[in-house]
Amino acid sequence: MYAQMVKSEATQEDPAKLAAFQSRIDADEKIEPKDWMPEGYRKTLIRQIGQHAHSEIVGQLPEANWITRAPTLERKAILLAKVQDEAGHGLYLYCAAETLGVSRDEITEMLLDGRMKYSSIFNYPTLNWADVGAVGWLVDGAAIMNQVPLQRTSYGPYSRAMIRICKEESFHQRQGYDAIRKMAGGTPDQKRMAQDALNRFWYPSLMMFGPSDKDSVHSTQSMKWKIKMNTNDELRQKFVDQTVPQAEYLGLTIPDPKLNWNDDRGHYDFSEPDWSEFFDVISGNGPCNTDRLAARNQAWDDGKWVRAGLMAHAEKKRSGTVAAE
Ligand code: FAQ
Repeated sequence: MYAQMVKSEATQEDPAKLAAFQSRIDADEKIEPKDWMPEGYRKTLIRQIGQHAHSEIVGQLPEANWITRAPTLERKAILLAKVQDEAGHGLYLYCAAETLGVSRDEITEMLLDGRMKYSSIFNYPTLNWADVGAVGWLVDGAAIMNQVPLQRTSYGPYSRAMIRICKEESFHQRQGYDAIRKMAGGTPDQKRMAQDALNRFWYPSLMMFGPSDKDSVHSTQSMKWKIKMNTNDELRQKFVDQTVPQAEYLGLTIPDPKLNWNDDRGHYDFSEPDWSEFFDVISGNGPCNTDRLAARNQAWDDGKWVRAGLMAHAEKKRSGTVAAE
């Protein structure tokens, strides 16, 4: 329906303007907030940047759950810094979305009432410390694979936000790999926990790249506009190719009996995730969807008095009843 809406809006727009816009995209020019843009381009960006921002914010929950139980002071400090970075990523992305004419409050409300999505991966639980390592290694690893090309995306504010985010994500992936390496090289029980975390997070991580290309409704148009730089399957393949040797180095086994290096293709062959599970999770029926949205709703309600106080203060400053700082 969304794709149809974008198409019908495009037919009402001035063909000359649309052609000039596409030429700018083809010439790798950045589109800036005050430039003319097709309505479908604007809406697609709000959807993707908004979903991305919400993922960063909701994505804090599975790891924050382990800050108080991190095994050492050093691991606690690292995890705390990582989770704070995710909040920062959410904020840069909400700011980028605001340049497209939607307020942060509006898109937050769309998350809270279920009109906007966030990444499927954050609807899976982190059951133990090995899961925190697996999230950093696999989830941040998949996130970077998707985000590095987005540094070249056509919309200026999004592309600039991605440059900073990618620097931080790379530290996140390394901290996760380091945590899981410690577990994999530890006692037999620790190694078993690392393997179990890999078993549970492997397929959900592959799902992060979105449905297979044949089922991806937005890819063709988004790639034409350079909102997306690669297809979902291209990035999923790159992630598998990069991650298999890392698992081998750790002495862990990817839970896929069909995983096999294919000399002709120069890539690993691998099993597709269970796509019915993916569609179930993104329709709100994953293991943690209800908890995640309840936590975000609670945070929004609890913060109401702070937002009201800040607005009242800003209003007083504007009207001159308090001194400006
Ligand atoms: N989860 O036509 P496509 C992170 C939806 S950041 C939920 O292929 P598209 C950092 C899609 O919205 C992770 N929904 O869609 C971190 C569409 O539904 P709609 C987030 C998904 O947009 C780490 C429908 O399926 N990263 O993790 C998912 O062209 C650790 C059809 O799909 C980004 O958002 C999914 N996985 O491609 C934080 C990156 N996949 O909207 C904390 C930017 C698809 O029509 C801790 N986004 N859907 O109702 C993108 O690159 C794209 O939006 C894709 C999806 C590739 C995610």
